[in-house]
Amino acid sequence: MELKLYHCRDTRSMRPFWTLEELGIDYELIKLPMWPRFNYENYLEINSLGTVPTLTDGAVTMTESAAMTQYLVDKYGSDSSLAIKPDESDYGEYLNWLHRSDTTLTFPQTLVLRYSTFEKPERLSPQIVDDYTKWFLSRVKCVERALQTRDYLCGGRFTIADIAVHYALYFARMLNLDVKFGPRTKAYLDRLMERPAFQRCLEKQADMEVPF
Ligand SMILES: N[C@@H](CCC(=O)N[C@@H](CS)C(=O)NCC(=O)O)C(=O)O
Repeated sequence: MELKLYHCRDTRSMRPFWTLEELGIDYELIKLPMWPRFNYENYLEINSLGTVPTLTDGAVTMTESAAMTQYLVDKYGSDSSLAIKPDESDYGEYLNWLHRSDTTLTFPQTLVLRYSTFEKPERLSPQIVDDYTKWFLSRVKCVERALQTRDYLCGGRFTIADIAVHYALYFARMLNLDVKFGPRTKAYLDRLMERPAFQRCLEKQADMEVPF
């Protein structure tokens, strides 16, 4: 099979995983243990960063989850409503959400996780956890504001921008940061997760190790 997704449970690979399920195309899901990923059959030769996800499609190798969602819909979903086209008025908004999903909304949470859980005891840092929790909670208010006037982030429909931003909200729920979300953001997260394609992802990863 040409399309291969290297996946660890509940990580950013949920973004391309869910997109593949929404598109209903054939792909191979390669399940990696979160720790240590590097031991998996020369994984570093496939992705020298050692991160997940990795998407390969023949000679193409990608390591950025939001970009993968865009690649998949542009290449395999030409008729799909999951993408917003350059001639639609929300195209700029769409790209902004896609990029914001990881750089602005997911990244600060990785510092919260690292300095609350993953570091050695002497390097754990309540200060960093507190600072980046505040950083995240202030940035994520943009989702609540957007949802004041719409059900989905752009284009008046469910798109990969929702899939990409969803992961930041889902991650926040794993870190118990969602208790501070506004009511629209909470309801949006619950609603997105009811989609059959997302539920299929949960079923397909149910036998995998919980990453943290
Ligand atoms: N910007 C990348 C980040 C990838 C990333 O950092 N993935 C995490 C899991 S969600 C990871 O592999 N962390 C372990 C590490 O950095 O070694 C993306 O959106 O895919």
